[in-house]
Amino acid sequence: MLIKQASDILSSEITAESVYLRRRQLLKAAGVATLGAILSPPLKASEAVPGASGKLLPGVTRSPFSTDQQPNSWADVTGYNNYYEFGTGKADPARRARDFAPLPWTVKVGGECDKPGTYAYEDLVSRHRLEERIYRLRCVEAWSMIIPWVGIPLASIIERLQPNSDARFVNFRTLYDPDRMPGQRRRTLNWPYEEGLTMAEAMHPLTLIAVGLYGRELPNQNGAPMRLVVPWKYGFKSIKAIAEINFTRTQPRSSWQQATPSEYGFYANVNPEVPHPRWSQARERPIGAGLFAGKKPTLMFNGYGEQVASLYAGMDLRKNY
Ligand SMILES: Nc1nc2c(c(=O)[nH]1)N[C@H]1C(S)=C(S)[C@@H](COP(=O)(O)O)O[C@H]1N2
Ligand SMILES: [Mo]
Repeated sequence: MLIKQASDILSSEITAESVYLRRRQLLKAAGVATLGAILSPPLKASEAVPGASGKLLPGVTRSPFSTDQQPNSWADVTGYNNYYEFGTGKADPARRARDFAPLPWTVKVGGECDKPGTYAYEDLVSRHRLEERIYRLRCVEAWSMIIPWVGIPLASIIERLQPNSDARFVNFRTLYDPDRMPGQRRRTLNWPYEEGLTMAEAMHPLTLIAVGLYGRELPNQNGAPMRLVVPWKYGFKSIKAIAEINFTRTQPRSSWQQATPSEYGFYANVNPEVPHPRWSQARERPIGAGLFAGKKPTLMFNGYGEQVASLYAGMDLRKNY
């Protein structure tokens, strides 16, 4: 794993030169190259975000892992979604998840860990400091966005659940409740939506449990109350509305893998050199860039290669798609 301290450092803590220099070393080691990340602009939440709604989250800190690229608008991030539990159209989730009540929420934890049980959302999340993480999102359908998430590293939740030495993977499941998630009445996927990571991927400092957006509570269509965000993988890995976490010895089979194993693999790392069987992954369409903006090149590991490539050293990325 990469040095874990980097994600613990707050910009507000820094003044003394020694601390400052140490921090720079940490950031460099973590692959965060620029000083710009340290002297970052104020939280997006503190600016006027047109159209934003929902409760502001208190005490959100900046993260050196954020990109300095301009985030997509609130309208883009909350109006163009994939969330099959609420329909298969991009505008369906915003409309059909409007009345979904995410709280109260519990997460059932099981498998190879010493602290299994049913945890209340507040118990899992509220003891941790919230960070803003502005990440690139690359959907396997070849469109992309830049999203200012608020969340906590998945690693800090996992540490508390104490996986044992037999835990090699983490499996996540979305809530299964067709009354509350009407898209589950149709077999568009094998419900509940399921995803998985290796233990090393799950513990990586970039891997986030998001509970907010633009400094506010996570809108329903983005996966309230808590969803995964793995920025170097195709968007479908970032499972929404997590209701179950299981530590396993064997590799989980994700929903998309179950549906079409020839098209979707377990790893799903963003890779411009490995085409989807039905389209190229070399380029992507940035949402919100305007009709005539054109496509831009897709980056290996969605631009996070410096931080994550070592997780896949020696692996054939064509076979392990
Ligand atoms: N439970 C669940 N999680 C999901 C999906 C879904 O249909 N159901 N769609 C995935 C896909 S394909 C993408 S691209 C992202 C989109 O996240 P966003 O709508 O917050 O941008 O969510 C992912 N997580
Ligand atoms: Mo996606």
